[in-house]
Amino acid sequence: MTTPFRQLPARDKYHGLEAALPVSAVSTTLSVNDTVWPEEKTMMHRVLITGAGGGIGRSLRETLRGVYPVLRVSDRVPLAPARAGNEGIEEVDQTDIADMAAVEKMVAGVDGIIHLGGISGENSWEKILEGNIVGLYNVFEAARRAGTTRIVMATSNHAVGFYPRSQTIDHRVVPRPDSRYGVSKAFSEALASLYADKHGIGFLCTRIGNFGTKPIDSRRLSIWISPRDYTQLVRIGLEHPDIHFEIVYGVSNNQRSWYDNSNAYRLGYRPQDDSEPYAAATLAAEAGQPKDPIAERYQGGTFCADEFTAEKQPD
Ligand code: 15L
Repeated sequence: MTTPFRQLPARDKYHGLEAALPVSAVSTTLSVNDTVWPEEKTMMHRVLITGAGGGIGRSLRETLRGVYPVLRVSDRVPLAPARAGNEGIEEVDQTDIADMAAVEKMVAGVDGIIHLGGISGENSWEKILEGNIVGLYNVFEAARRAGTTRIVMATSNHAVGFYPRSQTIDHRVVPRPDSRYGVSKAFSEALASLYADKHGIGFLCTRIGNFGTKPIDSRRLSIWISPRDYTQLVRIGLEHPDIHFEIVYGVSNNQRSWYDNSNAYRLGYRPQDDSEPYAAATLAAEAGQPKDPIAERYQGGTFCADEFTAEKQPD
């Protein structure tokens, strides 16, 4: 089935969001002719990417090159050296976010942060505690002390992974983490809410599905996000003039999505990609493979099935 497309008026050159907009993507409360992205933008001079050595971080380092005057990239491991040129200044930093004194130096002079640092999958409680609880707290608290105004945070579909695939969920559902990792992501959303309400930092919490140039299996057909769509979402998080605390799904415009991502569309998100063109080949590659019934039933997939010991599958 092909999704019908309409062309948006090219009214927003700065953000480059004048992409073809699938009719199915538009929330019922929005008309495609509504201006959903105000003309004013929040100015970001220096933007920091934590976890810049990971897959998403390396990609954003490229796609955000020259978008902001200064892009500071940081990771606990060494990164490629800063590049010279006329496409903005790069600053390269090496920091372990579990070390508060180092984190304070990392965030000095930063207007906005894209926080990707920490552990990016299931792990021991000790590692999750260090990277995703203590490390996360250090980044938010140091950002508060440094006067940072915006944080775009990589939360995850695993904060809500125990919702069944038969249910469409939006940004208002209560967390149903599927792992220690998922719990740390639910914690990150709660800590963001606190720092938004109590300290006025604007947060865009992006519940990322699976980031990559193409979906890698049948589950990812429902949760995939392309590099250009994630770049767009990150820029909304940093530049939209009116963000207090928002949760959105970091997914492309996938026909097989399990999410009602109307909150992202309300903020002006217009994803350009859809996993559907990859569906036939992806499904064919999996044909005949054994499937775990728990992984297949829930959105979090194998994160739900791993270490599962309950006698009954939850509703
Ligand atoms: C995530 O949150 C992970 O960071 C990523 O590595 C994938 O496992 C992804 O979820 C997924 O669910 O595919």
